[in-house]
Amino acid sequence: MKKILTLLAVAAMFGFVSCKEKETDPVPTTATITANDVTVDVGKTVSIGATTNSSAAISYACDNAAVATVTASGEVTGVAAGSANITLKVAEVAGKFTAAEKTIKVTVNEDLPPTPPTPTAKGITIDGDFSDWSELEDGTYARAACDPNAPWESVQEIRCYAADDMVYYYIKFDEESLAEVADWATKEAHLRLCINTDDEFESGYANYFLEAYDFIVEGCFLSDGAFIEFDGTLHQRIGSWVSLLEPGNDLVYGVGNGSEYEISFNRTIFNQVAYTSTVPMPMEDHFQTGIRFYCNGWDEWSNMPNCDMDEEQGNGWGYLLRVTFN
Ligand SMILES: [Ca+2]
Ligand SMILES: [Ca+2]
Repeated sequence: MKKILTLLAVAAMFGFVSCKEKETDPVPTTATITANDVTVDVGKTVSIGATTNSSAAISYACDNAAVATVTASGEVTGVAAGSANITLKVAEVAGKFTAAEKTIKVTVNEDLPPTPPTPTAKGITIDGDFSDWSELEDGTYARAACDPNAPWESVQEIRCYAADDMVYYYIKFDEESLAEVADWATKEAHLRLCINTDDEFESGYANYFLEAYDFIVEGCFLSDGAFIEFDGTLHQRIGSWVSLLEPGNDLVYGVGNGSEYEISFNRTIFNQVAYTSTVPMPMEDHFQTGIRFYCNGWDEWSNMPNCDMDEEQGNGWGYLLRVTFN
């Protein structure tokens, strides 16, 4: 009997040893995840580019889907400005890798629209403050004053200045004429920027100036008796007026204050459109221009440049301004 107990004890001991050998199987490698915080604009997507030493795939979860979303492959898309946390995990691989977890921060920035052309030292800002015009050096812009013998007096002066792919117009209205707006039935005024870009006066439209012009930008600048922001439709004269660009496309922008008004015209946008025309006439560094004004809706109000009614064709039409980009 004693012998049997000894055998059992030995067997139990072997059993114990055998169990102990199982517990000393190779220890799983500690899994690691490498990833950095990310920054992304609203509506844009970036890859986290996370790596792990584990054979398990990384999973991703974002704690605020209103700010950012993340795909199963770690692509982060910005939804709204703010920040959120993304948790990266790898599951345990039995006997090989431990589980691991890492949290990174995602910062979502507003994707601001491109800023409008910034005024430079020699630029003009369309803001209803006209002091920038007085800072221009003489000879860098073209100017026309109302001829005292012209049939119009409602616009006293226009200037045109071109630099940095922008054309700028300045308009000085006659204050008394402007005050008459209150008596108009419509209390609306329109203008036409008339532009010749091909350096010849055979093509285009041959009315209201002594030289023909190929393009007009036409729009309302005064409504309910007060200046409003100017926007306009671009037309090209190809037999008749053909519309090339509707308002709302940043081609022109104008603001008025008191009896003055200023307008910008974007040559880059103009040329993009001009090249799509059946008769492409892009604006080079030299062009000719004038402005036609309409009161009480579309009645004739002024024409600039103008001239003495007794000269030339006898209707007061002037030659277009010559403008060269600075
Ligand atoms: Ca200004
Ligand atoms: Ca022409």
